[in-house]
Amino acid sequence: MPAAELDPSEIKKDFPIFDKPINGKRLVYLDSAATSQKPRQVVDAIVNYYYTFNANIHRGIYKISEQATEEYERSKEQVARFVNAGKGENIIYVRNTTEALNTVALTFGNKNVSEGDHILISDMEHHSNIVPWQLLAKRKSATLDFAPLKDNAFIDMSSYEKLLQNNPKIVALTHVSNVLGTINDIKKIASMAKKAGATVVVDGAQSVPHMPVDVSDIGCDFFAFSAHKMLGPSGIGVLYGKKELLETTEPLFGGGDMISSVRRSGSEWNEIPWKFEAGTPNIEGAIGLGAAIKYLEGIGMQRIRNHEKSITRYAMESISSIPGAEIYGPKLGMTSERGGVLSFGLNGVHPHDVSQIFDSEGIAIRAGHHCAMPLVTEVLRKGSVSRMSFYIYNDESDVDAAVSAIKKVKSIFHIT
Ligand code: 7TS
Repeated sequence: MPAAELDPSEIKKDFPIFDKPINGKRLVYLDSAATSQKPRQVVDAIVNYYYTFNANIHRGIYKISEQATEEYERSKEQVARFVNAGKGENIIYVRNTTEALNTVALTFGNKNVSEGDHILISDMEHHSNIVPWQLLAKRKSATLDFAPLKDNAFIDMSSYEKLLQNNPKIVALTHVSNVLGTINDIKKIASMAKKAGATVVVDGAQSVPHMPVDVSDIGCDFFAFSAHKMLGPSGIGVLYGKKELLETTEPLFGGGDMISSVRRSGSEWNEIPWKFEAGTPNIEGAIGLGAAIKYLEGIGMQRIRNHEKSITRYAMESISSIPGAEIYGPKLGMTSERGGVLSFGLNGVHPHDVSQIFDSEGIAIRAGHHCAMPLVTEVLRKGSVSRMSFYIYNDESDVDAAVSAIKKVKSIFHIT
């Protein structure tokens, strides 16, 4: 039975930010790919921690420290269940997706990549899934290959197969593009890469907040995402790693909590995942992320995916009928391979001007290269693009507001 549609007007009631007018208008927030808004339930969970059981974890033999430890560890179990990662021991808390990917490059990458090796990424990556590999390739005199795209939206699989013949040590790929919205066939690609002998790293920053994700089914070795894009607080992100890889990889940081013993002659590491979490962690972040997952599970990830698919289709239909507007990424009719991200251009008008006019209408969109410069400047051959992105609190009236704003831009710039 298909899941019942979600009701953004009901959901919005949980998000106090929508109560306050922006530029005298209601806030139309179309920038959730950058960061999502936060429901009261998440903020309350954080406030409740500080007001009622604030203490450091893993050390106090007293009630509130035990409670803080329990809540911290419970949130890991929630994350593990949410993405089907087995137990909480496979979940490492970091600051964000960027830190998760850098951690893999600096630990697993440093140990396993040598001179002459290849690392394979793609032309649709965010800088956080490019630069750590560039740095690693430079440190090790390895080669970083970029898989090209077909029709500016999908990975060119015949080129990909050829690049896999180099037997890359690491294959890193985004699950969903933050500019094109493309949903990669990540399970198939992970399986191809594994057959070629690669360790597979997936950037799930734009998938986990928006659709059911099963890292075990994908079959990847590492998987990264950020809490702040999925209703949670900023400053906490997740690195999932397969148990055997985490156990055999050296830690990145040394300090408190990550050791089992320290002597003058050397130290022994704590068990996973704590081996990778030196120092006092982001306790409030973990608790907030737990509350965010509870909220998302209360709605249901498949319902969220269905909602975004339908609103994206509506937006594509509305915008593609406007003369002078160009949409990037998978075409209409391919919404099953497209997330709720819609980048567009407007006949010569600079995206910063588009964004400013949108802002005057209370509509938040993003303009720029979206931290994906190789894609925007070298593949799409644009200086920048405008982007709207959708989430659970958006509905068709938000798209209608965006369409009116596009018409306003056109009239200001005298575009017919
Ligand atoms: N990977 C992808 C696909 C992303 O979209 C982003 C952030 C990141 C990694 C990095 O996440 P962070 O939490 O470490 O910053 N993307 C965007 C964006 O599209 N606009 O602002 C941030």
